[in-house]
Amino acid sequence: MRRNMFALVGVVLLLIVGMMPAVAHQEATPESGLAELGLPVLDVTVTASGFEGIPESLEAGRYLVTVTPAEDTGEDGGGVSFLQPAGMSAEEFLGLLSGPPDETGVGAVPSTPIGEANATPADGGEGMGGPPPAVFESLYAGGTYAMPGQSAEIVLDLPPGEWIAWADNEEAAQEPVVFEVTGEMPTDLVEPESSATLSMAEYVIEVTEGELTAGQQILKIENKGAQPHFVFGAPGPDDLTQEQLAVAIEEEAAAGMTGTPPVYSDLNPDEDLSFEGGFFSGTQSTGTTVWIPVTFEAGMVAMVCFFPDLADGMPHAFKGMYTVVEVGE
Ligand SMILES: [Cu+2]
Repeated sequence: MRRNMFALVGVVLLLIVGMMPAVAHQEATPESGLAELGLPVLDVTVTASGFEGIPESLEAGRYLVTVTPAEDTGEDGGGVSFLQPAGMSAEEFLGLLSGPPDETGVGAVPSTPIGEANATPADGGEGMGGPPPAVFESLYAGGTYAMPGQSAEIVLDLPPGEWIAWADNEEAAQEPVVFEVTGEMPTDLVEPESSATLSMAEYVIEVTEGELTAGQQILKIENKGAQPHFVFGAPGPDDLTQEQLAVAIEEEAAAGMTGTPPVYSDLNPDEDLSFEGGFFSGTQSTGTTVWIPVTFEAGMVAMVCFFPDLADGMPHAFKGMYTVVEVGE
């Protein structure tokens, strides 16, 4: 089942699951070679209701995370991402996310200890009713998603602290898992070999090193911006241009404002972006890096970030955070 790639589900966190059923495949082990690096491995099974395979406690380090959706996830597939709340416990953070939406937006939080702990510049999120400040202050380590019947891999860092494994989407059915990471980050971290680096910032996604080529490769993805970002990639027609994508996103934004379904004048993301052969790399905070295996065909790939903006909760795509990248032969 194909869902609207650009569909907005309110202004809160992400809408990944809406796009996921059609998202394409990331090759499973062992072809990527990541398993040969000798990194500690975290095998996560995503079920319809939660996550299996995450121990209560882990050593700090760089992990190879594998994600496998259980059969009961059906055509949704499944993903897992990791975040460490700042200035509050994981339980408080989850309470904040699952709390009823308040009419006054972000500003309603400060009457609680949680709100006080987070009465920071992120309070600029009020007004348009952006997500709670805690959403922006958390440390996001990244994550990934696998289609039904497939597995996906990602290499990411889990420094010490209390972490939450979740679907990177507060509307997902999976119950988040809280776990502890102990010790210190090793100083001799192995860096996986990558063929290209994607850099994210406000509001850009660009290839800053290497290039994308047909076949399997490892992408290094880093957040050099201030806000959290993620990247969702989907192949399009061979003649896809950045301008076509821009028009479609503008049309989507305009439709979102009026609450009517978008009418696309040219590129229709639902029909023209194949979603097969794409990838999803979950939310990352500034300064974080992940490595993710992807398999492309030669052609054009659209890349978009929909993380809600700190200032107004609007998806970053609406502020220009998208690109079209050519994948060479
Ligand atoms: Cu972004």
